[in-house]
Amino acid sequence: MIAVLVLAQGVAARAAVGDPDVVVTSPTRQQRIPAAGSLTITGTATDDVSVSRVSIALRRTDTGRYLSSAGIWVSTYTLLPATLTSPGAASTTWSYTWSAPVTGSYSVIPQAWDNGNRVDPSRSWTAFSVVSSDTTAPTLSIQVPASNQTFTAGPVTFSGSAGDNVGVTAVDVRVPESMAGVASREAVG
Ligand SMILES: [Ca+2]
Repeated sequence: MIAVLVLAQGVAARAAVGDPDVVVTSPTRQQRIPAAGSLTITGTATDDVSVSRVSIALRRTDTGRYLSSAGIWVSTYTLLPATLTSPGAASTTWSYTWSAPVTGSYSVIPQAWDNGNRVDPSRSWTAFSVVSSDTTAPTLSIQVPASNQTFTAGPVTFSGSAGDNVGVTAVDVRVPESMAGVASREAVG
């Protein structure tokens, strides 16, 4: 009988003696990372003799697609080469820099090879997400209408200003009929 476990972070198989082992240390599981600049994924790899190389696959949760070396998302499982701090050593840290992270949910799946070209069979993965880096609320003011201003004929043009530390994406205006003369305001940024 074969049992398969599906977890947010998991290990699908056990390594045999002599196989390399690889883990992700950053991001941590379920970490929410602000989308600002590049994102460097790091980890460690060990072997009884020598770690020769490490690659990662970066999978989008919503589409199931993988990041390619060209920076586009493809349907086939794709490995991206990581940089080893101590290539050929029995233990090394490694890193991969994702130059243009976009908001979304992802899994990073690392693989390591030893000098005998044996691969880490564990296929462990770490789930994380990239979130908007803008956590400062926008500001808003109404110029027209002034407080308690009365209009005798239409059309009426409402106006005001909005600001944000990054950028204002939308301003919505609501004028409830039951509250004539009272405009509600909302900005998103
Ligand atoms: Ca080995």
